[in-house]
Amino acid sequence: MKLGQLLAVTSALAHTTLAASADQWRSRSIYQLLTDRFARTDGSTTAKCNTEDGEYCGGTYQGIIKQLDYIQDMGFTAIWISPVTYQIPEKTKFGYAWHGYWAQDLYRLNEAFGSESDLKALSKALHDRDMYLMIDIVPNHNGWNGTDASIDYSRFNPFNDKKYYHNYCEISDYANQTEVEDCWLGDSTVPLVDVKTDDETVGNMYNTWIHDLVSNYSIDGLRIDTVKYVGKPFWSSFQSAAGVFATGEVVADDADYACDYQNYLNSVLNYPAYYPMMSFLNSTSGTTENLLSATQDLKASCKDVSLLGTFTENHDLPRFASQTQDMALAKNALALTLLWDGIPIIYAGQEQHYSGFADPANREATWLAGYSRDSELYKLTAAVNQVRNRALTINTTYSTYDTWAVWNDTNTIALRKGFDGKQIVSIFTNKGNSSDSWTLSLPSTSSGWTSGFEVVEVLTCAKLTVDTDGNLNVPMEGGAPRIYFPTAAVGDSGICADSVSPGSASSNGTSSSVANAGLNAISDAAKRAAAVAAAAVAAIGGL
Ligand SMILES: *[C@@H]1O[C@H](CO)[C@@H](O)[C@H](O)[C@H]1NC(C)=O
Ligand SMILES: *[C@@H]1O[C@H](CO)[C@@H](O)[C@H](O)[C@H]1NC(C)=O
Ligand SMILES: *[C@@H]1O[C@H](CO)[C@@H](O)[C@H](O)[C@H]1NC(C)=O
Ligand SMILES: *[C@@H]1O[C@H](CO)[C@@H](O)[C@H](O)[C@H]1NC(C)=O
Ligand SMILES: *[C@@H]1O[C@H](CO)[C@@H](O)[C@H](O)[C@H]1NC(C)=O
Ligand SMILES: *[C@@H]1O[C@H](CO)[C@@H](O)[C@H](O)[C@H]1NC(C)=O
Ligand SMILES: *[C@@H]1O[C@H](CO)[C@@H](O)[C@H](O)[C@H]1NC(C)=O
Ligand SMILES: CC(=O)N[C@H]1CO[C@H](CO)[C@@H](O)[C@@H]1O
Repeated sequence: MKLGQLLAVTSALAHTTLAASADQWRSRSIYQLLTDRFARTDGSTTAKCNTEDGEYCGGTYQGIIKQLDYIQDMGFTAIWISPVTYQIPEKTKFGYAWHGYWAQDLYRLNEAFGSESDLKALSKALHDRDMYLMIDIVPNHNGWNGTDASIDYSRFNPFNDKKYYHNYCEISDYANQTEVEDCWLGDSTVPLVDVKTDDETVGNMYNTWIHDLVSNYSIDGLRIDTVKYVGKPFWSSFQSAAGVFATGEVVADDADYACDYQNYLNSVLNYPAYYPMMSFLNSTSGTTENLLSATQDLKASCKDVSLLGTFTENHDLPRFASQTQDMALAKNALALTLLWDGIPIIYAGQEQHYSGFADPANREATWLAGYSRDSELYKLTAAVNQVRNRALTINTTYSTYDTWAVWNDTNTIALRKGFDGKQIVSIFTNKGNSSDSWTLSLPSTSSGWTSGFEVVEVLTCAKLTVDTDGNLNVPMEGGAPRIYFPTAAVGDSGICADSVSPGSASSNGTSSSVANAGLNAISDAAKRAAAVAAAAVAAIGGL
């Protein structure tokens, strides 16, 4: 195939995007939102949403479409939405199934979020921006309101008979993988009816379903719930039937345990990095120790760290700000998520410093922050996505270059990611907002940059030149993270294009540096499409 044809194929792909491969997802950045809680069709920023009462709050697909600028202007190139399927309709002891994890009919949508055409419109609106749609799915179980003895199996579709389920049992020993896979989650009030995924007929029915769901709604990727509660062989055939990238939820700090699932699915959520990140950012007792070992362990245990879904918040975990109100630490958490190996995932509300503790308090309505682009963390997210997107535009191998710690002491760590001349060198510290100013001298052997080389710090827009001894003398202040990128590599990306820094309290949401982040995400994506032509064609062959 000639180059011209390759480009034609790639740009056709960018617009239809019927299926995105793992390789195409590697350079994405994901915004996770709960459909019921992100945006309403009426655009309200005042509609009440009490997380404690378990009611639907009114978020919809049409609402999301209206707020795509808010997401894209932060530099995100994909969204992950809630499960779309029909749920337990009645109110349970734990509230309504507004979150989507209690399915009853896989062939019917949960119409609280909109119609089939609304979901298709969301998919199209994303693809028109060269953004991807990831949906959450839950093959492990259905949901029921009442005891296991009261289940009317005919209410489920397509698994409408008891024969499609494991016999009821509670998981008593979480170390026993047989029990974990064959027994039920939930409780006697809302049992999670455990589908017999190890049965061949069930497997085939699931494969047909996911293939058609992906095709009907032009879905680009899947986030799969409760993956470790299903036997591993199921996932290989399910993944290939889906024909798109999939990342699975395997809650485990042990990288060997979690990453074994990468032999069956493209990716798992990066819990093995989440726990070390939290231990590092603990304001009372954190050290760099666990984070340092994570840079080693993950590479040793995981087939491909560049495909892991890296996060510091999600709807199952206490928000970072529920643990500390220190803004400097929150900035470190966000920047670390976006610059660590893997596909970054930021949970809606993290950019607004939301502080809900555990479920359900951590499922606040995003609209209540008014979609403000003035918040410090919104601006930081835009700036960090912007430099990451830029590094990927220059060369997609930025994503497959494994990050390594180039300097550390007890409280501060410097990471490098990216090949020579195009690397990002970032410095994270857990010293907090009251930390004194100090200078971190990073030698050439750490930064990879030599005397006279000029770099820009993308949060403050301060330029810095490597000194005659080869040191990059980094001014550390107030516990803030620092992110350096070669000035010569900035190009037309818009990084620090005006003198208003994204971290400055005086700039506001209409400043051009924030607006540019979004514009560049679009043009970067277009350039990237051409650069990865060969990979895209290979992906078509694989489907
Ligand atoms: C659902 O469960 C709640 C709480 O256990 C109960 O009060 C209600 O009657 C149930 N609804 C139906 C329709 O079974
Ligand atoms: C694990 O659980 C299964 C099912 O309850 C049981 O048959 C098996 O003996 C258990 N294995 C171990 C090692 O305890
Ligand atoms: C996909 O669309 C076809 C044709 O409308 C329909 O028969 C099928 O049930 C749909 N499947 C899913 C999973 O939405
Ligand atoms: C921080 O560390 C302290 C002491 O080890 C521990 O008690 C606390 O729970 C940690 N905080 C968080 C949020 O993990
Ligand atoms: C600084 O951190 C402390 C907690 O250590 C917090 O109470 C305070 O609000 C923070 N201030 C800022 C501006 O982040
Ligand atoms: C991307 O970087 C890799 C590693 O340095 C290099 O081999 C490759 O030629 C680069 N590709 C482009 C398009 O610059
Ligand atoms: C903030 O934005 C408004 C326009 O909405 C503009 O008039 C004002 O000058 C901006 N302020 C700063 C400090 O940039
Ligand atoms: C420069 C520096 O302090 N590096 C240290 C990072 O941490 C490891 C493990 O604790 C030390 O061996 C290094 O000396």
